Amino acid sequence: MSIALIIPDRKLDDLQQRLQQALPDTRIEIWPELHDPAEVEFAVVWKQPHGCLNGLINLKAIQCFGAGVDSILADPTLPNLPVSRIVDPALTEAMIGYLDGVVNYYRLQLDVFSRQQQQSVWRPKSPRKLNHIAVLGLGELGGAVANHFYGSGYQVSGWARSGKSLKNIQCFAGEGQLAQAVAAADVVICLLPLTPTTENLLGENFFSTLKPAAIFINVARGAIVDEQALLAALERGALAAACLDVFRQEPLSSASPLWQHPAVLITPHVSAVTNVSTVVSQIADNYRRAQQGSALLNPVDVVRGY
Ligand code: NDP
Ligand code: OXD
Repeated sequence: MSIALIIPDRKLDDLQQRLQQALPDTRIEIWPELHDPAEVEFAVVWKQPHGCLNGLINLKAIQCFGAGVDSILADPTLPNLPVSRIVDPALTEAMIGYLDGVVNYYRLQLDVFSRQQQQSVWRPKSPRKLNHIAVLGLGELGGAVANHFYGSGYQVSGWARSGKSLKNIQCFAGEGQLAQAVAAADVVICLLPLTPTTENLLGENFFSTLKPAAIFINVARGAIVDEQALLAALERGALAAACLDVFRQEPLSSASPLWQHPAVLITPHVSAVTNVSTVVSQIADNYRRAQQGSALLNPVDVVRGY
């Protein structure tokens, strides 16, 4: 019996070796080089080519190699099987570290000094007064991020689909309360999953409800944001800056106006990258669970989309 690693365009030797150590009696194979597709019982996938799971007739479960499952669920031929995803304290820590760095970058006005440097301008400025942070999505990552910033001295509000009670965080729920959740925010961080409900959710209406000169950070998925509305909000000064780690199309096209925009900071989807060494044990555990027919760790609600 075997596990197929279906993660195109990524070097998989390390993951293969570590999984092999954890499961010495199981064949760990890198798709598309499969010894016998009928032997594959478990697939570890990320951005799989649509249709590629269909030939695996004895597949029992699908393990997403990341936290967000949108690219897996987008496959119209996805078999009707349990899907799980990565939930990992190391991933959460990485996300907090990235966001802490970005918020401090803006607080210290490093974006402004970077533009001044390009023009040889020497003009001291005090730090920006960033007091209130809003976090959209209060799940594994958003909840931890909200708590982190509260612990760092910020006022924090958060927004989710269902009502939450997080100590010291002002929580809002449902589309009707999105505007309230962000109304007082100096910084808005998007940590929503991409689903049919969140696609293009953050458009003109959303950007017009923000405080003037707010800062927007997207570390979730590019397609949650209407890029034209974001650019328009930057142009009219409704937003002071945007930090974007994720894009509708990745890699971001060289023709995108975002690259050259002076108020946009771009990072290439690096805010929290799956750490092979810390996730191997949960993948191996899920393989054993799938074989025994027990519930997977970190299951995904395929109908809800996250
Ligand atoms: P979770 O599934 O744990 O949390 C998702 C949160 O979003 C929940 O609080 C959920 O509400 C809320 N939510 C979902 N749909 C809606 C909606 N329609 N309206 C309001 N709130 C909604 O996800 P994670 O925290 O683990 O991850 C979030 C996303 O971050 C991932 O889906 C992925 O796309 C992205 N990500 C990006 C990375 C990067 O490197 N850039 C790395 C890792 C993740 P409720 O609690 O009520 O269900
Ligand atoms: C993830 C990601 O969802 O890397 O894990 O974006």
